[in-house]
Amino acid sequence: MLVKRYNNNPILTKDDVPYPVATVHNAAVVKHQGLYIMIFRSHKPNGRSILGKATSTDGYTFKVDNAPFMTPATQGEFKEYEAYGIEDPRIALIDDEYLISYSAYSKHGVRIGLAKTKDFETIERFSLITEADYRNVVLFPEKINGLYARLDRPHSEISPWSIWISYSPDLKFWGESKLIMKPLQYHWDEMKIGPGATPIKTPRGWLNIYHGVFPTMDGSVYRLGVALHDINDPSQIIAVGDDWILQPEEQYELVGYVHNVVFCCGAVAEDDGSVKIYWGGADSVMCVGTAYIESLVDHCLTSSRPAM
Ligand code: BMA
Repeated sequence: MLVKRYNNNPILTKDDVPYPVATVHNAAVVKHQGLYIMIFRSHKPNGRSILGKATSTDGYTFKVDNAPFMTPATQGEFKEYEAYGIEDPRIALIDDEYLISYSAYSKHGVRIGLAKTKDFETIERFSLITEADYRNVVLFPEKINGLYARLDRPHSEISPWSIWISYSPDLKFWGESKLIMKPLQYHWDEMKIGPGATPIKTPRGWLNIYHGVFPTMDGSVYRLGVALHDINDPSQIIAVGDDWILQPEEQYELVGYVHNVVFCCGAVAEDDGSVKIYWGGADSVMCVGTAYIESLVDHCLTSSRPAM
């Protein structure tokens, strides 16, 4: 078993939130000044999403702030595009700034917003960095060959939703986009795939924890897998693990707001070579498990499936 579930999952539920929410899920987590900071998504009781913040000293026991961390913008250029809610944050630390990419929903579709914070107290919306329709945009935590880099997941009507890469000199203008990884037919990720956690730098490449979806007669099943990207040219995928690393198995993953879902937006690499992987269970609760980074890299390399 590559990912060991924490015994006391779920680690956060709606009952831990001091304002009215229906769910707590799909959270990014980073370590900031010795504290684990979790930025999580919640459905409000009207079905639209906001982001909350929780903190922890050990990565397992979190305390939620009294008020939401980020709610849809009420002014400026973001207002129009966040009217239906904000979802699924990812956080990358570059230099001394945390960059939060999140899905912004409106009648125009789903775009990606980029916000910045240094302290998780004040937050500045920087730019809407895609047009519609994109979700799951995950930044690499450093510039690569002088450019910011991100994994993209645009939507398409004629091709299964896949992972692309794009680059930017300034975080605002993005280009040089390229398709790098596709769902594999009749495989656990055959319906669609998307980047999950911020990529983790390892001596053998960037480790990308991604999600894959399989359609069944009983709806879709969301699972997690891993891919390894070249350190200097992450558009080159070295290997993709053939088997999933995590699938819905526990009650809190099988049953909830959306059943049969494990969905990852963040992972924290620890100094001892382990990684805490955080995932939303059934779009309802937050869970955590641990894995060894080296084992996940081995998993990519020992039984690979083609990236495309
Ligand atoms: C995806 C997104 C995720 C969600 C998943 C399972 O399309 O909406 O936020 O966790 O579906 O419902």
